[in-house]
Amino acid sequence: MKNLFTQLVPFLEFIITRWNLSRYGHAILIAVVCFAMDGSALTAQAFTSADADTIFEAHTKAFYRSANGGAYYQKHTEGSRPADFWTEAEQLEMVLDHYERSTNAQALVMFTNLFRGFLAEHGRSWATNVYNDDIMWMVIACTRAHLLTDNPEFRDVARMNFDLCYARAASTNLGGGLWWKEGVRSKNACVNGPGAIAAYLLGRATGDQKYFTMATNIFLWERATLFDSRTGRVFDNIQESGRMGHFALTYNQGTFVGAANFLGYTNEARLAATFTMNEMCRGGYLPAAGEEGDGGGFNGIGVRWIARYMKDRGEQATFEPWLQKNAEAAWQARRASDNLSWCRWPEPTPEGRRYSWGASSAVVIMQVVPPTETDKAKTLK
Ligand code: 7K2
Repeated sequence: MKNLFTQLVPFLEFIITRWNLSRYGHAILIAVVCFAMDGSALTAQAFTSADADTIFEAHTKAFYRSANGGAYYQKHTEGSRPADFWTEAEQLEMVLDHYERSTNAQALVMFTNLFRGFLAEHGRSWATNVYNDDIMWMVIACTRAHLLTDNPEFRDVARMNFDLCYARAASTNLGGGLWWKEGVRSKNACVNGPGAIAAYLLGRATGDQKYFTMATNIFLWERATLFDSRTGRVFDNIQESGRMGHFALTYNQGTFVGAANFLGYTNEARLAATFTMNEMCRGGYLPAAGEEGDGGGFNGIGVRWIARYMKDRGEQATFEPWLQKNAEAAWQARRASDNLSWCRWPEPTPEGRRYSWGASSAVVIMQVVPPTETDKAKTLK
């Protein structure tokens, strides 16, 4: 309710200044608006934690498949082909987001099955994958799982793969940071933000100080090289020649915020989050990506880390209305046939083929952003 009212305030202010209303006129207008919006209108967009469970279950039903003692997410609603390496890794993170909100032990069973399925498909060592970013995403998923469960297997696989990836990705060219991909001379935000987060989490999981040092060095390099400290924009990449890819993407903003928050660079985290909210959205809505490619889950990643920062630093007054507006839009955009929501809210989800990765942003945002209504209030209506 608070949220919808907040959205109306600019509109009311506009009318008040435009019509030059007196103080009485002002009060009457607000009274009329409040009267016109009864409880149900005010909360029409609201979502509850039961709704957050529902969208997670819808995603499970559509995409989660068991196979040879493990499980995987299929790529789309037609055919059983598994999702690609990094989109699978990030959907494992989605399961952890669900667990952190719901504390439902079933989510950890799912994670363990997905972890086994992942190793069955990609091996214990991921060295054959030429993308350093891909490896870092899965290191984050496994290390988060270790921190939640204490299962040493998750930590050991994460550490081994982080170490082999770091050994080939870290270099002093351009002053530090990580190469994006074997054989390609560019350093991208999509590996450096996740690399800093992965190193920080491994520091916590292993107690080995060297990982914290790596995390700080990677982050400081990213801040110096790919961050505009005037605006908060995170540039996508820099090539060996020094040529910059200046475009900003929500997942890069998010991992920069996540690393900055973990390492205590609160001002940088706030600036990058604010840029995402004020400069990258249209009407407050996060940018709509294509579902089929890498972009489908960008907003889920972005919001995961921004919401975490907001909660850790008590910045709800600044960011929560915006995040909840997007989470409500994601929920409202679901389709009636199977409750899946795509990544292009507030546009409604069409019928037909949907992608697990594209549908994951809505699932993630509803797990990591606080619900806008209690389950009890909803039942009473
Ligand atoms: O150019 C990079 C990155 O800097 C940029 O942000 C994104 C935009 O594209 C690539 S990285 C994305 C993936 C490409 N396909 C294989 C994946 O493993 C890889 O990470 O989308």
